[in-house]
Amino acid sequence: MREIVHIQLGQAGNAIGNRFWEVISDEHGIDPGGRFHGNSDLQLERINVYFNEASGNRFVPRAVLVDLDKSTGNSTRNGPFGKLYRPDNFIFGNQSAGNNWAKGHYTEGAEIADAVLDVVRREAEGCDFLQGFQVLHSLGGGTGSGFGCLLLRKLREEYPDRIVCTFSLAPSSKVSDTVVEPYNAVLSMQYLVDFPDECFLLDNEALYEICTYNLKLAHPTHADYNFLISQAMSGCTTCFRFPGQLNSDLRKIKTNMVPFPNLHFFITGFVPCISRANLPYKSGSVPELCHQMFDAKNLMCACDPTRGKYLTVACIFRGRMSTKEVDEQMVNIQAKNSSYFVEWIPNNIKTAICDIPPRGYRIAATFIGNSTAICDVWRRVSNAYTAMLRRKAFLHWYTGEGMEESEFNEADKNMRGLLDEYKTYEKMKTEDDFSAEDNEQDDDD
Ligand SMILES: Nc1nc2c(ncn2[C@@H]2O[C@H](COP(=O)(O)OP(=O)(O)OP(=O)(O)O)[C@@H](O)[C@H]2O)c(=O)[nH]1
Ligand SMILES: [Mg+2]
Repeated sequence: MREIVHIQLGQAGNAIGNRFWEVISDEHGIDPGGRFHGNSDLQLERINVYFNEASGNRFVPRAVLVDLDKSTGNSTRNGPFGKLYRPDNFIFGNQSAGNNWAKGHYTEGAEIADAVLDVVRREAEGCDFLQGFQVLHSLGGGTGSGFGCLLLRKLREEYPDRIVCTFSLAPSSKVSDTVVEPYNAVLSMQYLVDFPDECFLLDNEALYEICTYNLKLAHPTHADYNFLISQAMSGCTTCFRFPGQLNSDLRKIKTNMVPFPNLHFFITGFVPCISRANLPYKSGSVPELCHQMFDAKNLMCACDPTRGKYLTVACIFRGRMSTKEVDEQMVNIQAKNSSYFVEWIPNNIKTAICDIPPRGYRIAATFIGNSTAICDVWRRVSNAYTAMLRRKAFLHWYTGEGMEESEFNEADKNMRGLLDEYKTYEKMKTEDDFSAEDNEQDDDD
């Protein structure tokens, strides 16, 4: 079996991770006590990708739960699925990193790193054939960002040939009042470029907009955002968990979706996009799903793909539907939106269909896009970063933990480098440009 070790960090990582485990446990017929009550062999066929089988036919998430703050662990333990996790996979400190990347990375976080890696190693060694890791964290909090980056570096050092994937949550001033979050996010950026193989970027700004404008929720809460994220995560991991060919493991996603090593950041979306309360009233057809999937307002990153270019796209449909109809609709969509796809990667939309719908839906679809438009998210965070850095605001919190100011300037420079790299590929020449150049050269000869 090709197993994945899941690691959830910090408050957001643990809250979202707990939702993820509730959703996938349900999809695989596992109850909160770890017993199988499913009705199909398909639910068990690839269950070992995410679950260990313990004695007494009990299924246990291959999950490591980490926070510098112990309250997160307590609320997981006391939550509805608290007994599902292995108790000694909880590694919690005594006080949070106080939204400070430096504390998560260099001081408080560094102290728990060995304990975390011991548990990760134990889980990895228990696997038949480990495919890799998925790390779930926020980029705004001190633990999620600072400790997250430390862990990503250590995972890469210790497992150079395994795939490391992240679900990383970008901060938004619409959701959080903590002013230093852009610092934490931009300081994390270079680590996200250098160490993981693929990153699903989630963005609280987009989740806020979806909840407020699409779903008309007057006061959206973390629970509303996490409901949406857990659906997208269940969708993105469908092909790992159920039999099928396309993108059936972390390495295949990398091969199909990442044309250049640094550009491994994906935008995700889940449709039909509806609130928890409206779940029983939804409807949907294949053409509607296809249309909604490519609509910027359903994407979980605040960006407009019509202002950039798609390098690659994967669409995962779930539920019983006609393959022919899906194929026809996808051809239509691609034809209609051809100007938003780079021309020099032919067939850059891949489609998978899994018969098993998510709970509560007849049909649904998940979108994974590698688009240069993702720069909108980086630019938003980076502008806030630069404005504060220019005035050296709040820097003392970081230098007080031993960080040098030069690290901030370096992060700023690296962020600009990444944005430039995206721009280069967005503007990369088409076949026509190449042939025009060849002709010019011929003329010169
Ligand atoms: N979507 C969502 N965002 C969250 C949630 N909890 C926190 N956030 C966001 O995550 C960021 C703060 O990060 P946290 O995960 O709370 O921080 P942490 O990793 O626990 O780090 P410290 O508390 O500083 O040790 C802010 O941008 C919040 O808006 C959640 O449950 N869902
Ligand atoms: Mg916290």
